[in-house]
Amino acid sequence: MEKKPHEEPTKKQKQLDDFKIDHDGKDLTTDQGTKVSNTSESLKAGERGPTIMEDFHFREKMTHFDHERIPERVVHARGFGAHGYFQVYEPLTDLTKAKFLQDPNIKTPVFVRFSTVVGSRGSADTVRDVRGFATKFYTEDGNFDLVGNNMPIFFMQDAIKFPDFVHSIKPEPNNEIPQASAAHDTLWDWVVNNQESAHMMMWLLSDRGIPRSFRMMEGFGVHTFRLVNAQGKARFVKFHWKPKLGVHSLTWDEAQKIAGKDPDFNRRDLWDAINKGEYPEFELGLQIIEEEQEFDFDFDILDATKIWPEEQVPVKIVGKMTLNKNQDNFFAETEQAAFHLGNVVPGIDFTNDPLLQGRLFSYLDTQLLRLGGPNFHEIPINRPVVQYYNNQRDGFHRMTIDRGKVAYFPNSIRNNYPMPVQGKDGGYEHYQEKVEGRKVRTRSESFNDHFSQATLFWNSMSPAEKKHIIKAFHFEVGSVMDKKISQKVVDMFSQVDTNLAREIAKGIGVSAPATKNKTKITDTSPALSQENTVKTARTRKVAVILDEGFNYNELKQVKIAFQQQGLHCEVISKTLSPVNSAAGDQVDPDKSFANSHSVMYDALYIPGGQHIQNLTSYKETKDFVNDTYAHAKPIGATNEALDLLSSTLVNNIAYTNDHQGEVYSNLGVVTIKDATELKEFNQAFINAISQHR
Ligand code: HDD
Repeated sequence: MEKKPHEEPTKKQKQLDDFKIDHDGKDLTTDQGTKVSNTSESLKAGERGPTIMEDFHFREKMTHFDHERIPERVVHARGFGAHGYFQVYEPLTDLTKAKFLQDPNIKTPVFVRFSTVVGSRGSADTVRDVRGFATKFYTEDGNFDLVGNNMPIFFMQDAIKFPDFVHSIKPEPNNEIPQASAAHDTLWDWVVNNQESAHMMMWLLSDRGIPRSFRMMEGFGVHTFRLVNAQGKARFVKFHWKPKLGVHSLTWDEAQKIAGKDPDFNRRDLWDAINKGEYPEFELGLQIIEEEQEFDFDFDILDATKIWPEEQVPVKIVGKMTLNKNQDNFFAETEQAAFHLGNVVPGIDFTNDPLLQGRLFSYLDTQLLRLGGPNFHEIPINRPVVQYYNNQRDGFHRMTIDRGKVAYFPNSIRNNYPMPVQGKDGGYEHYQEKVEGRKVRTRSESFNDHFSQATLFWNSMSPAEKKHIIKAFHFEVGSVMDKKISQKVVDMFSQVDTNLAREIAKGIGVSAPATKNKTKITDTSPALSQENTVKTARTRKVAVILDEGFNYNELKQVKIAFQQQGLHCEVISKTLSPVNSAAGDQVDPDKSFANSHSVMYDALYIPGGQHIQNLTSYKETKDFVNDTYAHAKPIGATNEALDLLSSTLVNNIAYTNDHQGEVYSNLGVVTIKDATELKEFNQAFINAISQHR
């Protein structure tokens, strides 16, 4: 990922510019443009007298303030957006007629909103939850919204269950506890009564539920869609986003601590990366199934609780999205962004996935309430980059001034304009799938296997990932008060794996599962394990702890190596006052112990020097080292800094050898003694950071 300091604004960014204003050097006015002489004293009848109704400035200022909140999203309330563009690598003419997928030279503007699902707008970023990954493509055919998540499946198969599910996972209605958490009775009661959720619960309780960064998670369109080419040939498709930085997660202990230390951890990370020119990149992948193969699988391809294992249906990488611009105003852009699955362009179509069909109703409906009427498509962030023409009129906050007296079709006065166009001229034509059947409230039998893929997921996890899942069950189900529900959880997950269920039972004080797992799934899908992802140290953040008398030469060498390989470091000291090296060089700390913590960093480096004596006497230093070590993150120490490690948990492992000037690396602790030249150390340390943990 190259650092790109400046890129041309996209067509969408230019369109937004027309709506932006700057306030520098301007006179204060009312909303009517009248200059204001005083905005700190209300108009009164006498110095100590009552405020006067006539004070139009007071009334306008206060009324606007009183009305400045809109309803938060009913789910995905907390989110953060960024602008960018998408480019296809090769023309996809064979697969689809969607124009934005034809020409590698075209940069299609995008706006992406990442989110958590359950918490309110002000909740912490690092809670255990699904992450929303919603992308609006502003194409020349109109807007296409890919409204996905960071997990490839969902909790249920039919959208009609969504309100029940959301009511169960949101804070309980009597006391609004707990915030942004699945660890409570009602959610698990819903789970045991809806066994189709088994697979998704495995994903939620895995490391995928606590991503290290929005830049380090995958995105999935979840549903099976259709791609249709110019000849009318259709194929089934699933959409994937693959992050160039790989897929990485926090540990649960880190996530909980960060929620207190920096609740904005994920949004700050995205904001900072874009500001530094380290533009997050995601490749678009497609899984394609031919219509003739629809029934060739041991799962129903319309079932949103199932993946198409990548080993069975490979992901074809077809293009790349780059996020290169932060929003200017959170409310105007992120908060007012309105996504809708029904925003498609010719060449992209739907299937009969019953979850998808229900979503097609919900999104437009919710925006009408949240954004206050039918004209939310005119809000700058939601406008397509092509002009729209139709006979829709009026409604709250209409911005467009539609001229002329005709607002109906067909009409003779304006020769039927605006006129529908046939498919070949770009008019959207729904794929003519043949459907036949009785009206029934049932689900196809082919949707009935709720456990095989949950087992496949479990089988595919590395030992560390399995351990994390078990611990997650202990926390989540351990927080359930009603033991009958907890027992049912164990019985339900015994159908995924008997040992898993036994381990869960042990941790939450209920009986081991009565029956042995009947499923015989032994397959694995290596693509499901985060251990098999891209590993790079680029853009990672390293804490450097210093005190008076540190070795400046060592710090300098390490910083240069970091810079060359795209890592960042922040210097942390006891206070924010300048710190002097032994040779008299001064460094301004970026943070003090008071406003930093090991959980905010990917690794820790301690240079040598006389400062080790001071550092060893600080509790904060030891806490920092111990936490970094406990979270299995790399620790680098050079020369005298090794002495500090002996008073910490690192002492439990071998972290030094007897060879002068040789790098020693064990379990992510990288050290060197009696060395002035740190080239090899730097490389070993950066390699350890690239391994993530
Ligand atoms: Fe949804 C928001 C993703 C199922 C109803 N959903 C929302 C957002 C994302 C998703 C990313 C936030 C959009 C934004 O950033 O503004 N939702 C999903 C995925 C699902 C899913 C990947 C399963 C595959 N959703 C789902 C169902 C329903 C909804 C089954 C209802 C039938 N979702 C909504 C909603 C929201 C929403 C109520 C709340 C705010 C909004 O739409 O704009 O309509």
